[in-house]
Amino acid sequence: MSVIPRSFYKHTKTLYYLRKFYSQNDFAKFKNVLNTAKQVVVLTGAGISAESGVPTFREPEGLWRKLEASILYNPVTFREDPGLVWEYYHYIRELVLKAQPNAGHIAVAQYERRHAAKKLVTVLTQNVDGLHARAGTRNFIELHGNMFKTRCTKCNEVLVNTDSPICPALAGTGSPTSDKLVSDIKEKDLPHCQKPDCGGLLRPHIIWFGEVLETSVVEKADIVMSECNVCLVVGTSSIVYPAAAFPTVMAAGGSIIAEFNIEPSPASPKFDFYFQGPSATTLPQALSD
Ligand code: BJW
Ligand code: ZN
Repeated sequence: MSVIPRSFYKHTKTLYYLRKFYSQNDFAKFKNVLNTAKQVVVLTGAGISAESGVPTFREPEGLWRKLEASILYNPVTFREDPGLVWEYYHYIRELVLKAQPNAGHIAVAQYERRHAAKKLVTVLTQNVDGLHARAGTRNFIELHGNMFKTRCTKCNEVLVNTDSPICPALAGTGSPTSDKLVSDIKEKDLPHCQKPDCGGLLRPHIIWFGEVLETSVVEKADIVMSECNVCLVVGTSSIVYPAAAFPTVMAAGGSIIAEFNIEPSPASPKFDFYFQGPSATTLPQALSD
């Protein structure tokens, strides 16, 4: 038999909901908290790029060829059919090359610049689209890599590559609505390492499911999380680990956590502030002086 009375749980649940709704859309209160912060972390996910036209990961209508994220972003799929995975990356690279950072990315970059003398602002992003850098953010950590970098599957060399297309065989491929789930492209026609003694198949420099984040990246993230006073959690479903655990780690270290999302996430009840709406609207409001 439990030694904790049922009434305790009832009480805890009430507090949980009070906390959730207490600071919803309270920009003035958030700004007071933010003003006192010396170190600010902005943890971003796909939602911050949604208004730049970049699809998010878990809306059925946004799925490339209706493939589940756990299948498409998986090293086993790349090993079995690298052509199919490269077709997806050709599609998304072309889309992102034409996209522009939106008001949310820009608000974060301008906040960093305006407060550079007094605050350390770090963007921890799960996104691989490079839009924070293009908006002018200087201090960022790309947790899951970058779609404009390649990694050699043989020698592991990482290189920036913004070629469009990345190889001739991919030109005109990658339609998101096609029902083809096997690629016609032969492996020899995909991008390969140019080092004369290597020639290995290149892959996007991205962390897929079941792969571990780079140690140096995790170490840098650990340092900023341990020193953070306020964290903005923007446009993430907070279901993919390890990033999903970061706000909890920061809250345990005493940080105030504010979420910006069009709808509550499973993590919302744990946070101190919740700003409902598109981040291209709410971030400029929250980060203006
Ligand atoms: C807006 C908006 C607007 C929309 N304004 N908001 C059980 C427990 C714990 C862990 C695991 C587990 N089972 C398996 C795992 C491990 C796995 C995992 O977490 N799986 C979960 C699904 C359960 N994690 C891993 O494998 C990681 N590695 C790892 O853990 O290594 C150790 C290990 C190895 C083996 C076994 C176990 C452990 C690696 C994860 C790498 C994730 N990579 C991806 C693919 C990148 C490919 C690419 O981009 O090209 O990264 S997956 C995908 O999800 C992508 C994203 O960065 C990531 C997070 O998604 P995000 O950003 O949150 O986007 P969405 O679409 O989910 O949400 C968008 C949000 O925006 C929504 O909330 C909207 O409401 C909102 N929104 N419009 C504001 N305008
Ligand atoms: Zn190589």
